[in-house]
Amino acid sequence: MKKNIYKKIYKKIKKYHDIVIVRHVGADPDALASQIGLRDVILNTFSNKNVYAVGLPSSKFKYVGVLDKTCDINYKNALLIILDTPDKKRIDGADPSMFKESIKIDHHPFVEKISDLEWIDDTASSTCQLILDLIFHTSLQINDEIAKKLYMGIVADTNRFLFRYTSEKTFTLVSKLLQKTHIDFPSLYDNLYMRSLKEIKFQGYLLSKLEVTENGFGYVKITEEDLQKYDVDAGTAGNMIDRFNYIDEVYAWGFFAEDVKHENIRGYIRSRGPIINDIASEFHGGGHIYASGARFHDFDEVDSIIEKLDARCHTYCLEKDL
Ligand SMILES: [Mn+2]
Repeated sequence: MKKNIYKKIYKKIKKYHDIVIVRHVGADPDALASQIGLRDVILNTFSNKNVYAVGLPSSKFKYVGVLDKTCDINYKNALLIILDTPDKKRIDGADPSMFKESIKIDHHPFVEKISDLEWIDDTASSTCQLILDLIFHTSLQINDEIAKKLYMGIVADTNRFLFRYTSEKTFTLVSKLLQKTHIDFPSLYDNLYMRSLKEIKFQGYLLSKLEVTENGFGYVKITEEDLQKYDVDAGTAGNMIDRFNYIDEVYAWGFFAEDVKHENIRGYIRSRGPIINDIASEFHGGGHIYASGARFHDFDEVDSIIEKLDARCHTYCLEKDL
């Protein structure tokens, strides 16, 4: 069955002249790199096809590559490929029903069926890992530029091979990638990890404001005033959330930042034990079992998720005898 999926996807790609590739809203390096990497590997293999990677561009991650501004094709004859996105409402820039056919490739836990052919592996570290796996099982032709993008996506989503989704398979695929392409991978870390001084100062502020409950839930509520003071935006807090792992007293943690532009509060939640995504989805959010997010109307709503996450930490401590 599993061997088949590579073939099935490759056949569809081969069949269609016009292909559109999308990913989730709020682009991150894995979503963008898988999208741009897949586009480029298809074009590198079939130079006569029209392949577009669309969606809102991200200036923060522009080093990953350039998206297509226009998409001048008839969707009714085209194939849509949805990457790194578990549900329809999180797709950035396309409606599957407008396309002749659609494929989903994702590593998030299953939420809903949104396309004709779905390849979901929630044990995979990243969507870039799945794309790499697909490339090595088919006749898709990789080159150094594509390899760099996919490598960056894997490194970003695994937090430098630190997260538990990192597996033997991840290392095998990355090893094969390096053997095949000889890319200078350490040079890619500059783009991924360089930060401005103001960001580091904001990180220090977050650490100083971290509240930790008795049961080990850590959180910071960030107001617009805080963001202005440090000259950062709500998304900056999200970029820092993974750096708060490995704090002895904290099992799960969240940042809740006012987002004036969208008139709501952005919540980023992480865990190193308790499962959190079911709680995030109660608040119209979701994500991975240890890495989730949601948006809130106000800080009262934030207080109620904090309460629930704290209770989850309590249960976790009882179960694990901590
Ligand atoms: Mn991802």
